Amino acid sequence: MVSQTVSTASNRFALRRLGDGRDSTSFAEDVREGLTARQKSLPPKYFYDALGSQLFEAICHLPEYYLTRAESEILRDNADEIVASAAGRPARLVELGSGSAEKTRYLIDALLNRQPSLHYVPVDISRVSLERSSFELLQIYPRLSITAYAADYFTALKALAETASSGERTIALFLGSNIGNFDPDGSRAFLSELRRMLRPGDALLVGADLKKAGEVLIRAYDDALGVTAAFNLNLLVRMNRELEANFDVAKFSHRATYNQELGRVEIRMVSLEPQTIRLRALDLEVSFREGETIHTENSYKFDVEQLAGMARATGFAPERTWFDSARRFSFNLFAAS
Ligand code: AVJ
Repeated sequence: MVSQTVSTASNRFALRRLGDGRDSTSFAEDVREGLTARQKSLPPKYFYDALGSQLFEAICHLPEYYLTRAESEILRDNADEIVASAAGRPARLVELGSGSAEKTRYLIDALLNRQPSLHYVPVDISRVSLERSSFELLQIYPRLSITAYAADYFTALKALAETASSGERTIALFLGSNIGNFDPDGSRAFLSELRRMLRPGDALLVGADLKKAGEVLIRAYDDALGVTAAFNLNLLVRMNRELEANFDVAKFSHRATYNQELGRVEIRMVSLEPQTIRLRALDLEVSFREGETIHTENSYKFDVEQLAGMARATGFAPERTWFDSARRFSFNLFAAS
């Protein structure tokens, strides 16, 4: 289709809301399953309601949460080289878990220096984040068009596998160490599914946090201001609102530990006393012992060999890694082979 229309922001934007995008039946089912298990748990994707998404953005500004700054430094200093290494010819940019898409701007800048226009395809669980970030990007970049998907990763990847336009390369982006939320099996499943969307010659860029001293990691996930605690405990507030639950936030605390053996930070909520909670929308009562936990997140930390191994096992060739100056974070180029 030849487009001769004026390039307003609105005719360069489309939003697709897919199945799981934000429907409350899956939240209800996942909460029921998670809170009736012997070890209680909740999936981390539910952190990102309107408030949770903003709390995560606040986390990215915390002095202790070095991940965002380290990855920004890598992108600021190497964007041209990264983009040149990832695609020899015009490409579209698909981003899984785009959030505020602030760091993505370095790559968008670099791509628009090399090609006349760019199709950006952000995927995020939060529709609000997608709309906010998209309209900002469209204001800044008149040569950008956006198709946004409000969906979880697997739902979006299934839909995206059918959209690759002929001739154009795809650069897939998975920033911020979002890959750390998957356990090893989940990472493999995710990378394999992602690979199915790509064709030989396409590229995947993965930002991944590196293993380091436990104290540094724990501080990054248990900050002095209590923003990460609020981010975690906001899941209780969300259950109160969306599932008519009666959690008293003051009766839970936030806990972050580093499991060195598994190479992951583990995030939990801890019940400060014995208590029984009612979730009216689920017609469910849940009891807690004093000290009983709800496991809400794992954040795996990597070394470069491990990442390369995961890439090879899922149909990619690890091609290059960039680091920040303090070597806290890695940025990896995997070629679809
Ligand atoms: C967005 C999943 C990459 O694991 O570092 C930050 C989420 N949780 N602080 C991470 C998070 C607590 C973050 N990811």
